Amino acid sequence: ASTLKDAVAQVIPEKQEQLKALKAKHNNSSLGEVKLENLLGGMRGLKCMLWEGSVLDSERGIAFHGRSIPDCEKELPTAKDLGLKGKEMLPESMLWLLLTGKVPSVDEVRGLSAELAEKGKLPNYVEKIIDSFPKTLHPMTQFSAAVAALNHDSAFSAAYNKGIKKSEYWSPTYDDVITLIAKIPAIAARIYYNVFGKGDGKQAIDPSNDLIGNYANMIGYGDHEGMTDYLRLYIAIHGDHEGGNVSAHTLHLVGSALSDPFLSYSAGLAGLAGPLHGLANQEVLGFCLGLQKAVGENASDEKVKEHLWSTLNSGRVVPGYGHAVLRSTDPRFLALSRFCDTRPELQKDSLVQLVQQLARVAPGVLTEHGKTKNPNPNVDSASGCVLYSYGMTEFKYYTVVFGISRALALTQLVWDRAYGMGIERPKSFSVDALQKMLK
Ligand code: FAM
Repeated sequence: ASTLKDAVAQVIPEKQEQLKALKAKHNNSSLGEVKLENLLGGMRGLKCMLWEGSVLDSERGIAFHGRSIPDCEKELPTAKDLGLKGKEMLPESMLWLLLTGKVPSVDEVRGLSAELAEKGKLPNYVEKIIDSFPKTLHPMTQFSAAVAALNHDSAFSAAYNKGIKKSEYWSPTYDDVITLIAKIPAIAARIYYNVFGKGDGKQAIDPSNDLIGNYANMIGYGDHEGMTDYLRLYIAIHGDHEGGNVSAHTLHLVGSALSDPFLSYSAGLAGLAGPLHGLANQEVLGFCLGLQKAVGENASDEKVKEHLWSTLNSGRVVPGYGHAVLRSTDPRFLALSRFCDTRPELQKDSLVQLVQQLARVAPGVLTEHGKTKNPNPNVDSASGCVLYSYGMTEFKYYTVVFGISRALALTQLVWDRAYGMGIERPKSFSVDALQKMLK
């Protein structure tokens, strides 16, 4: 078994060569045109980012180095493979795949889990910073601020200040990314304890446990196998969703200024905290609880349809449906549904049943309504409801769980430095300037 850093060091030279050859041959090749609608429409559809770990296909959904979610579920080492309670793939396995493009062995994942556990303790000054926040400060603001403060000990900043060569940037960047991912559970758990009083507030780490096993323990779910396993699956499949989404794009943009991974990720979390991005799972939950209140539990399909129509007719969207890029059912939703199907306690849960009923009924209603380009469920239609059913009823915390997961997108920073990517600086225009160009 090798360490992840050795494995990364091994793949970097061949990928650098591949990019070099591509550049030599195609530097002036066009990837498509830029239309005014791209510029005005949030850069939708513009092919202008390099992202190594995953590619999103509008029909097939996300693929991690070419592997679909079902492929990953089959191939990546699971909790069971490591002799832990539970069956789901481990986020550590996904982290390895994202960084190297290769499926790790069980021993390699075990080694990575142990390394993360060893690096997981928070420095005392960060604990004090988190403890000083008012309980009323949004958990995402606390999360972003605590992550930024970790840059006090950034290996990249220290190496940069000493004058490290550009070709070596990736190495301390990697070290920071691993340190950050290792410490994220303790940050998230301390916030949970301070704001909602759950967990014991100690953030103890068991060196023989996996990253999420330790996190579940810290937030008071250590003995809850269902929740622990759900968090593993959720965090593994939510981590990377190619580069253009707000949190991933932000961390990449800030990193392009050679801000260290802690600052880059802190900025990414600030983007994730927006209602159009990371907050959707919270909104779905509000919608489902409202629906249950309006039509009762175990309502007929007809009643549910009526409620959907009244939502649409009042000009609101059905949260958890549609997607900016996907044009079919989100495979992340299918993975979470599959999880629910294998858990008798969730099959009995009225909220989970409602999520499944909506997945049967809503696409027909949305198709008849005729506006959305994709009437199918996205991942958020299920993700928050399972957390709720397992007893995590604090909506305001849900985006923090998403944030733990999105830390896997930090792997791109290692690739950005390995490829020597430059500072981002797209060209902008005023309306007057556009007018002149387009007349
Ligand atoms: N319910 C009702 N109308 C919808 C709809 C939905 N779920 N999804 C899209 N539409 C409407 C949309 O509002 C737009 O109407 P107007 O022409 O009146 O503006 C029209 O259909 C065309 O939209 P689109 O091209 O299909 O989607 P967009 O790319 O503009 O927007 C979403 C994508 C995700 C913002 C949109 O589908 C939506 O608002 N969905 C509900 C909220 C949600 O589930 N967000 C989470 C998405 C999740 F996957 C994530 O990124 N975290």
